Formats: sequence, C-alpha cells, structure tokens
Amino acid sequence: MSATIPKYPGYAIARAMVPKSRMILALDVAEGGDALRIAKSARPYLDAVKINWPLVLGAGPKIITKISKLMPVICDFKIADIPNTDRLIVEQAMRLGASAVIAHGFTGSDSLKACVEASGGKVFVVTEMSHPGGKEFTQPNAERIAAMAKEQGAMGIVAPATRPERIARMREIVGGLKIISPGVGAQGGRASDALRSGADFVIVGRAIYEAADPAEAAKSIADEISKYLRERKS
Ligand code: O7M
Repeated sequence: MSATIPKYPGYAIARAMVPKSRMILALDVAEGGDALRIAKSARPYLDAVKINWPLVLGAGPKIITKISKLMPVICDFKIADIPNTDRLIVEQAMRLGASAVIAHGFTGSDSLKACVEASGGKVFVVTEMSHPGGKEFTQPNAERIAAMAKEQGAMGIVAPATRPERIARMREIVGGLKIISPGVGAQGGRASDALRSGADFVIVGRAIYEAADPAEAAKSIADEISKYLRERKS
C-alpha cells in the first residue's frame, strides 16, 4: 500500500482502487453472521465488498462498520432522490464506514452533485443495468448518464458485464473513471470479458455467496482474472 494516501473518509477505497484482485463481492445475504463468515473467507480474493439493502435491512446498519474493518465497503443504496435527501443518505453511509457509495444517475446532475460533495467524490453512478429490463429505460439514457458522471466528478460508473460491448462504449465516454461491472456468474457474464471490454473491477454475488465453498468459488474467478491479466501483459 502506498503510504501517501491520506486517511480521509474513503481513503480505503482509494487504496482498493489500486487493483489487486479486480473483484468486488456483492454480499447480498440477509444474516450478519453469514455475511461476516463469507467476507472473511473470500477476503484474499477481493478488493472490496458491496453492501446492498438485503444485508442492511437483515442485519442492521452496523454491519457496514463491521465489514469495513475487514475490507473497503461500497454502499450500494442506489441513491435516487432530491439533492438534500441524497446528501443525508450519503452522510450516514460514510459515517458508518463506507468507502464509497452507489447512486442512480437518472435523478439529474444536481442530485449527483450532492452525492459527490457529501462523499468527497467517492460515488459510482449506475448507467445501464445488467438485467434484461435494463434495456428498457436505462440503456437509452446510459451514455448521457456516463457523461454526467464524468462532468460531476464521480469516481466511476457501474456498467453491465452481461453486455460487454456496452462497457466498451462507456469506457469511450468516461475516459479514466473507474468502471465496476456486475452481472458475472449468475447473470451469465464472464469476468475476463468484462475486463477485456474496459471494466476495472467485476462485481460478483451469488456465484460466490451461494457456493458451497465461497472462498473456493472466489478463487476460481480470481484465477480466471489473473490468467486473463497475464495473457494481456504478454
Ligand atoms: O452476481 P449477482 O447477480 O448475484 O449480483 C449482482 C449484484 O450487482 C447485485 O448486488 C445487484 O444489485 C448488483 N447490480 C446488478 O446486478 N446489475 C446492475 O445493473 C447494477 C448492480 C449494481 O451493483 O448496481 C450498483
């Protein structure tokens, strides 16, 4: 780890965003004990954990603090409200130990600006969603949302591993912003395809936390990623 990264709120994600495994675990289990067990066992293969509503509603918000002591936590509340409410949500997530948050972009630039300000820039903005319905409303607006994320100083965007060609398009728009990409495994996407198309990190949920051995499942995706990265270098 670089000693030059300061301990401002969210420093951990800055550290994590110097990629190691290029994998983020979507920890969508509802029970705190399960969450901690899975996070601890898969930790050697992860750069961060993404926490969404199932775990916060099931285990309570303090689970964010507990897991943030193991690894950087990205709070995926898909924040989508007026600027003031967005700011209040981001402040609470950061207070609990989040290193970054995830916001929707369709609410507009003033709402996103509030998230960027309240998080010190540690926001990922959802562009086109990975599920089939993501084509209906998010796909037609994804490119404008990606451009807005860049203009407003977000840290990165979320783009679908289920449509790698769309990751490539988003990369053209966002330049050096980070791209994190869900849809690997249970939704049919492949980690290596997402990275090849321009993603910096893949997000993996069920393929790890529903596996009989989550650490082994995480290792097998990490191996696929390392193999791809080695081939890319040579
Ligand atoms: O690997 P899975 O399919 O079990 O989980 C994927 C995770 O990524 C899950 O937490 C979803 O909420 C999230 N996600 C998507 O699956 N698709 C999207 O388009 C966006 C997200 C996401 O993380 O948004 C921030």
